Amino acid sequence: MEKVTIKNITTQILDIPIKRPHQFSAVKVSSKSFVLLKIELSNGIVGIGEGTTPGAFWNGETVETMQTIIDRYVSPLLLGQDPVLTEALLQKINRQIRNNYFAKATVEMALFDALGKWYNTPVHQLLGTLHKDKIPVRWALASGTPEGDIEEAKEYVESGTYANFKTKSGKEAPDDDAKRSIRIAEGIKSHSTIGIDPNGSWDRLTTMKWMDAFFDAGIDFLEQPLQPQDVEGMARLAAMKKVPIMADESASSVEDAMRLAKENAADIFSLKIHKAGGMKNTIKVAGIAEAAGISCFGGTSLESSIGTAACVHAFASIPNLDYGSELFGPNWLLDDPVTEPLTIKDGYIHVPDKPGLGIELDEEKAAAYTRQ
Ligand code: MUC
Ligand code: MG
Repeated sequence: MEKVTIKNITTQILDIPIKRPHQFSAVKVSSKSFVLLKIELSNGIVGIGEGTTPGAFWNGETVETMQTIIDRYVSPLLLGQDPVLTEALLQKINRQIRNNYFAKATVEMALFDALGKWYNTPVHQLLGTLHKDKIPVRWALASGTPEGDIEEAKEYVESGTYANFKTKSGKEAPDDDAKRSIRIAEGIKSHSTIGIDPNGSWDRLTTMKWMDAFFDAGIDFLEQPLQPQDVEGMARLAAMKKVPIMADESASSVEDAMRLAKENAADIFSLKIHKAGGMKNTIKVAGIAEAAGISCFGGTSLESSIGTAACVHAFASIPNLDYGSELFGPNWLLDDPVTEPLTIKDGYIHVPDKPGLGIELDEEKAAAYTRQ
């Protein structure tokens, strides 16, 4: 029998509008961009991967950098190679290309989708079997105003879509931001709870000053209050034992996770398959967390159903996903480039059970959203 090899690799950038403008710490966005990667095997099977990031503000990678890295540097390393040796191929890519974790995660996703389709097996079985078949999902309140956020939260609780939330923060001065977050928490207290995510925009002293008030307001967690490099500051906040400290940007790679665990710098790790460089690395991060008694939260880079499916396959295999997830991407986009989008029902997202990622690309939609 002829050996199966990687025959063709293509990338395209999609720009898809979102349902309402989303206010991050540094930028407000009204559309989301994705790199759509297709890896075709010589047996005709095509694996798809999706690269996306919250924005250039997050860690510097963008869809444009991902596309360049994949087209110019990754593709020549993969073409003609045996896809069964996926781990060896990923190691080779790591040796020749530093950082660029989001790009590497996109490549891993497409290879696993291809392998799963070929073996007629869902990706979660290739990753090491399931721990759960559905995951709780939180929505991120980021309308830009506290009134808008309170109203949005109440509507979602009433409709039964989401039970809990996090608020995007960091746009205002830290004191104003803290007051605003408490106002939102108080505004929905009888219905629900929130975490706060300032994307590293606050300083140590202001954050310390507000920890008692956050505790009194019933805040679930404080996510990445300090800049990613300030691991010592995160450790000081965690030592206060008020509100659980979640590391997001600080806990990107497997090595970051090890350092944070050693320095007691987080109570929770936000997992993100893109920042970690893929699903397998994400599971390694969760393993370090498990050994250190740290809980995990299934974070998002705001993926469509393609990337969200990859997140669900990885997160559903993790035993210590104690804080649920924020895999609301498919519900946040105005459109989804797949034939059957993933849905969030009664606060949960279910694990796809078809081969590969379990998601079928809608070629017409993908073409319509492709950047010219
Ligand atoms: C982040 O930093 O957590 C996740 C939800 C959201 O609104 O932003 C992202 C990125
Ligand atoms: Mg975050």
